[in-house]
Amino acid sequence: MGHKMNEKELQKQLQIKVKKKLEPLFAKYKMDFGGISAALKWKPIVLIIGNYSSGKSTLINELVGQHVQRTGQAPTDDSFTIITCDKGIENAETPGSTLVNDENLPFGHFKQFGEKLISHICMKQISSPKLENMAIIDSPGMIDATSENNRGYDYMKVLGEFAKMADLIVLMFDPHKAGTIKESYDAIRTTLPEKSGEHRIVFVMSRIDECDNLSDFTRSYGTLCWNMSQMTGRKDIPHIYLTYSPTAVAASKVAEGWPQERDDLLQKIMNAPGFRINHILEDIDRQVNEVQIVAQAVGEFLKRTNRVFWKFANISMGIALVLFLFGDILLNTLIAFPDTTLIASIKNGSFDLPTLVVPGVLALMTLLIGSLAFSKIAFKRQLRKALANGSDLVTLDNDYRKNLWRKMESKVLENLRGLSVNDLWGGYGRSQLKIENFLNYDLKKYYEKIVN
Ligand SMILES: Nc1nc2c(ncn2[C@@H]2O[C@H](COP(=O)(O)OP(=O)(O)OP(=O)(O)O)[C@@H](O)[C@H]2O)c(=O)[nH]1
Ligand SMILES: [Mg+2]
Repeated sequence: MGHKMNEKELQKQLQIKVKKKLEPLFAKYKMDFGGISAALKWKPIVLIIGNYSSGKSTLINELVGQHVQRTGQAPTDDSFTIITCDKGIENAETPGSTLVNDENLPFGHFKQFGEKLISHICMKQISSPKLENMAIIDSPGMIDATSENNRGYDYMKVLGEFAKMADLIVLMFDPHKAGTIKESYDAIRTTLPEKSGEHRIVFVMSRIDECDNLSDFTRSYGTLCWNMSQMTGRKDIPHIYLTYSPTAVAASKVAEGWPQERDDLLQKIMNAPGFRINHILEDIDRQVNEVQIVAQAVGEFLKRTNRVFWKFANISMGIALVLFLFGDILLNTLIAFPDTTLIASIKNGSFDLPTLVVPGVLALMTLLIGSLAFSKIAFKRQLRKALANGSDLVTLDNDYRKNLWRKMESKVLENLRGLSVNDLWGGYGRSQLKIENFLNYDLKKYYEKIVN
């Protein structure tokens, strides 16, 4: 292939492919497709989050070279502001209610969080070449004593939703409260590890000019490191970016090395779009693996139940055949009806169609009773067994599979509960094959395309 394919082009192609191949599969297994299709719709996203007054808005203003966002010493922002640049549109502000209803934007799924959140989302389109191929999201500062009640929506869930979409998450702390804010604490421990990947998150200590002395700085830095290891569960600490605001700090106070640190951070942010396709593929990969384990469990259940079905079918067909041939003889000896039995009539050479009626009815009734017994008793029993011991349906031979199962178990049960006898012939085997093909063939091909 030789040359690297245009990323935007690749994203378009992937969008079509994924819609055609994956969307029906996700629907079949009652899985949410929203995340993937949202990611494929729009441009790369950098999400800036962190403590209140940690300098999020200041950093954004400095990055784009304009005063887009208000800044201030007390908690200032209580909204998610999506800042981007679309050619031909200048200085437009769009309210959340419009954004969540725009098919071309990836924000539709925020509707589920309610009016209160929607009124706290807006988009600002500014003219800035830096934002042509990406959007930066400024967010409400994390604070201490808050329940979803006084924000009016489930902040952690919303944060998780934005985190899921972001190609880079910049998590900002200031030296005064490096690890003590409740919402930051929860985000680090729960929301971010669940919704993003550690390589998509950068930790930043800002306002470093406000550390009065080395021990001050070390204490903050240490707290932050400790917090970080809580998230990654590792002992080695990834890079912590240090930054300061050149507009807020007198040039004479800027120490050697600071500008370089700050440039590294800005560079990291500007590089985020480069990871876009990779992230999309990672997300697709993860979610297709999730749908796969559901498909495997459902497939295994159907396979086992199918076996039980054939046992029932064979037995009922056997009985039906016996009754077809000899049932009328039995009836004849018991209740003297019918007059002529099938076999007798054949022996006599006086075979007559009406002699088929009684044997036929007996055989059909047997088959009917057999199929009722299967669907009303045997199928339900199989289902109960599977619901009680779902993990028995899949092989969990490594930690990855075990984690995947833990995450998807409730989805599997939901799917099983929705099955009926007809699903034994519902094309589930084919769906399972399609998923495997997507993972082994389509996805691989795309991974190859981006490294070439
Ligand atoms: N000394 C100093 N002050 C800073 C620095 N960066 C930001 N500030 C000031 O800190 C205050 C808070 O900055 P913001 O950018 O509003 O912080 P924020 O994180 O957006 O805060 P919220 O919107 O409330 O979450 C402002 O008064 C800034 O001028 C810095 O590096 N050094
Ligand atoms: Mg702000």
